[in-house]
Amino acid sequence: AKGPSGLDKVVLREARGFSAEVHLYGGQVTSWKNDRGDELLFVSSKANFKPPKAIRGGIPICFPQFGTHGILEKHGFARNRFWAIDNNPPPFPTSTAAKAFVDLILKPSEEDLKIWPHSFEFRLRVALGPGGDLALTSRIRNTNTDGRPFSFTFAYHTYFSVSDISEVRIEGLETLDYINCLRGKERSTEQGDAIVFESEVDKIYLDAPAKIAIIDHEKKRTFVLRKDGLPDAVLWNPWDKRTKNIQDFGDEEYKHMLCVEPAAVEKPITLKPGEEWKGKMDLSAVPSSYCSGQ
Ligand code: TA6
Repeated sequence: AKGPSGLDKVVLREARGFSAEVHLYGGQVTSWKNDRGDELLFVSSKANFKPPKAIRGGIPICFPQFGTHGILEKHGFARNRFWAIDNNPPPFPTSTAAKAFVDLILKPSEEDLKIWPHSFEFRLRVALGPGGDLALTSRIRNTNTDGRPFSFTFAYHTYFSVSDISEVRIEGLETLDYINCLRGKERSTEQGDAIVFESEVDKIYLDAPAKIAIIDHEKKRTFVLRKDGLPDAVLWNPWDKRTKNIQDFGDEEYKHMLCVEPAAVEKPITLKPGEEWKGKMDLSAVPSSYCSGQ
């Protein structure tokens, strides 16, 4: 769908041949391809790229609310609004080596202010690094003029493309405390070694480390996810039964996706007027053999 600017998406390319696509609808990354043209993110064959629902796949942005942890619509409204190109973003504190990047901005409309009565500027930079890494940086500023702070929860709801979910292993979340969304938000502690998948999962890991690895044995590929400013990490796969309730999702597609989502859920972020928060996610995709033992 083309937004008010008449543009539907921006394509980023870097010299080695990696590419990425960012839709203005949702400010959503919908494609990340390596130098062989392999798609690294999952997007459903049934995805709709237009309002009112969010695009099913890629990297939806959950803001100002993650999931049903609040009174707003699930995952907030940022993922189903049109973002604008930010032609003149304030400088980034740390310079990025990436030459291929785009800056987007979301500000609330009059209608949005009725749903969530806070003025904000949400700046998103999507950058493709020289090695093909994909980096998302979010900067959210409270622009309320009447002295009111606001609080929000957040996630990069990243859908990874995997060969076969039963061949995937996650490293970095073992032994952590988590909230189990399939058991009434019950708290538990992860036992044992690396995490593998044999049924539905919907968990929020608390205070997860800065680096998480998603190891795809069949593809011999490891995704390395690095996060900053986002303490939690959500893991989601709907498996076969839950899939049937999701309209824009094919019956067998759960086998080929996994959501690993850097997030701030348990402890909402509070900003006073004039304050800015920053949350970053970096993704790289490397052959598994390069990664083992790291
Ligand atoms: O991040 C996991 C989750 O909150 C799950 O509970 C699941 O419902 C998923 O997000 C997708 O939500 P959506 O609203 O996009 O269907």
